[in-house]
Amino acid sequence: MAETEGARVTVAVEDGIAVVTVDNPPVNAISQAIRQGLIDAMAEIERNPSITAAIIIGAGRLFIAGADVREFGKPALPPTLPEAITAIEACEKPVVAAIHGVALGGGLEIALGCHYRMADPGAKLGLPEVTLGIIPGAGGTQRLPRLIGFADALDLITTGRQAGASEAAKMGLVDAVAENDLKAAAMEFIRARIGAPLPRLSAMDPPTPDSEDFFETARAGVARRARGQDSPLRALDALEAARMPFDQGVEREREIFLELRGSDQAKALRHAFFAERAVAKVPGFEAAKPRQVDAIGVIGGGTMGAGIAVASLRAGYSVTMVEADAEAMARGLGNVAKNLDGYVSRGRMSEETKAELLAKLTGAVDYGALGGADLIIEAVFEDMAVKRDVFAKLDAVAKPGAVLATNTSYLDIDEIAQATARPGDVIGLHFFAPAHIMRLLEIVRAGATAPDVIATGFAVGRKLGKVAVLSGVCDGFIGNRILAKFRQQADAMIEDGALPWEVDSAMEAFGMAMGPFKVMDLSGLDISWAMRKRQTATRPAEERYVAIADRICEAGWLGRKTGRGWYLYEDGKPSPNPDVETIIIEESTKKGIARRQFSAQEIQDRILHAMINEGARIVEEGIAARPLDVDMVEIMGYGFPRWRGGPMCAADIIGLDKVLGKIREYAGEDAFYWAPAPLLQRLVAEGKTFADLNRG
Ligand code: T1G
Repeated sequence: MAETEGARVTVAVEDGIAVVTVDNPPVNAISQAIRQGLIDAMAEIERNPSITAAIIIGAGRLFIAGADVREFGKPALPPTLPEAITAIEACEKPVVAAIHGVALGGGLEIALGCHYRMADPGAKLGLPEVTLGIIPGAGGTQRLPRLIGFADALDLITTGRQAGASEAAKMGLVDAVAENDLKAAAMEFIRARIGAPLPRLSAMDPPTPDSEDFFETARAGVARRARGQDSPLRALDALEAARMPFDQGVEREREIFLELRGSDQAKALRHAFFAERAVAKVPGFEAAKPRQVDAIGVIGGGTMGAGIAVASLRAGYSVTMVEADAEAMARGLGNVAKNLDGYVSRGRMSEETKAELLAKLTGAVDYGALGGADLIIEAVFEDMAVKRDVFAKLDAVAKPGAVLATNTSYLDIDEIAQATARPGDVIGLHFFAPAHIMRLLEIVRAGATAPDVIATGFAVGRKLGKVAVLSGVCDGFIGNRILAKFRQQADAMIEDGALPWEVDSAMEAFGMAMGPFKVMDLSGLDISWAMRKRQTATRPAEERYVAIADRICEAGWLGRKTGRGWYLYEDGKPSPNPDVETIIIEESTKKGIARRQFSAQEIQDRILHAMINEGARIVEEGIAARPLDVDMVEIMGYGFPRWRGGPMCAADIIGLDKVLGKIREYAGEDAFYWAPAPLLQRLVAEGKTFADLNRG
């Protein structure tokens, strides 16, 4: 029995049934020791005459979460996972996988190597490898279609989504769902199959696709969803190879797997995987303990307030929503009910659950109703005087120890905190619209914010299902500060010769869900117009100012809500607004600019380098703790393609010396905007990377 540090496979024989337990906390990742342990266990089972059958089960809270992703990028140590799975499948005695928690990636491939699969009712099964920029590499793309057919296999493999136990049973992915104790049910299940012919998936004939053009049709859909990510399409290639005999198919699968494992996209997606977990572990705050939060108060029932209330109710908190008057409160409660109806209509919530959640929601017009709240989140109009007034009132009614949070997306939280006598209890919780859907939460620490208040922000963020990232106070925090640079670059390019729809299609080809000008039309041009006006007094004289957007707003075109903005919106679909083009050319002419062509590559490069440069400033100033925090904000809140890993990770992949070279090239035309971040210059001089900073 292979026993190594922490990770181990044990075999215990109970009434002739070998119970093979995979034990590698916290998620039973398949490290070298586990692979070797499985092979040793199968040898023992074959050898030991008193053993008649076997079950494979996971120790702790789940079955197996897949290969040990931390081993990627390192030299592969034998044995391989395919060898371990072949040993399981070849076993002459029946083997059942008893699945609880999750069976993911190599974990599900192990289960597919078993002769039978049984799941706990709460179990989840999936092959998420594409989300890591790879494909299943241990037979998953060959055995799964043989078991459940091409259609379901294609869905699971190219999306990486997880199927629940009952859905898995319906698609034939598991043979049974245990009603009571999983291990006991699996023992009984396998005992009944001793002596029966063993169903080995690798021995089954290749499945037949539902139609001749099945793969061709599927490819278009997968490509559309992938938006530039390679792995889903390569997974489709591997799946198509399942039409061949098994040995040929797995060989093709392995080729594609090994090719992708070392790819930039796989590096970037692995970075995103670990960064998503690392953002919650902020250096220097590990010891801080969160305050208890059960009751949340929300001030403001508009789009943001109602979204925050819904997220809180769905996370199990009771919510008190305060509005200025009865009419506004009724509107606010209505917004919450409407959002919940959305879940019901999409089949993601029952009417009963909706009623239960609404029963935990109270509306009020009196701040006194917030006296019992543990956390109060203000989501009122984005104006300093209004916010300071709210916090002064809160200071009078909130109980000692209550956390007072503002949802401001731009304003100075230190100034807001000074409206109270308890600035240590004040924090920024910056949600993104729609707040009950968008996963990013910027937790903004003001100068006086206490460590346990920051820890409370992260604990509440985790319970809300958010990816929470800590930011310091500055204009726009992390995300909106980079967005401002992004937009400035986009504006400069359209004044120099590009057109908004060229910039948008270039950034969509880059992998962004939507180009910047379409996003502006969606959120309404008046918001950023108001901000530009607010900044007029403080804008540095050297900063280039592009007035095109102002001209469009002055014409009353404020985006989708007015039917026109950068685009026209006849029948809801955006089409280039010719009048905008006229304004753009007029503005260029006014400044004597000789307009020129911009290739999609140049547009992408300029915007990416602007984001990297500003990201480096943000890390240098300590607004973000590490480059990975910037990456997570951009991926989870601003549509930056996850398969590029975020701007800082993308910079490392390009090479910081090349990035700095490009920025210096651009600085030749606008030294103020493109002044290289000192951090970037220092890292290049020291031959270091942003990843080095992430490692601390
Ligand atoms: N390898 C290494 N570490 C892992 C890991 C993995 N597969 N999965 C999780 N961890 C670490 C994670 O970084 C964290 O560490 C801790 O475990 C708890 O995770 C051949 C090649 C299982 C649903 O993609 O989806 O198999 O931060 O915080 O929220 O075809 O983890 O504490 O230091 O996420 O309860 C495919 C990835 C691999 C599944 C649990 N498998 N994991 O979620 O905890 S590729 C996956 C998850 C593969 C084969 C290929 C989730 C989870 P730390 P956590 P959680």
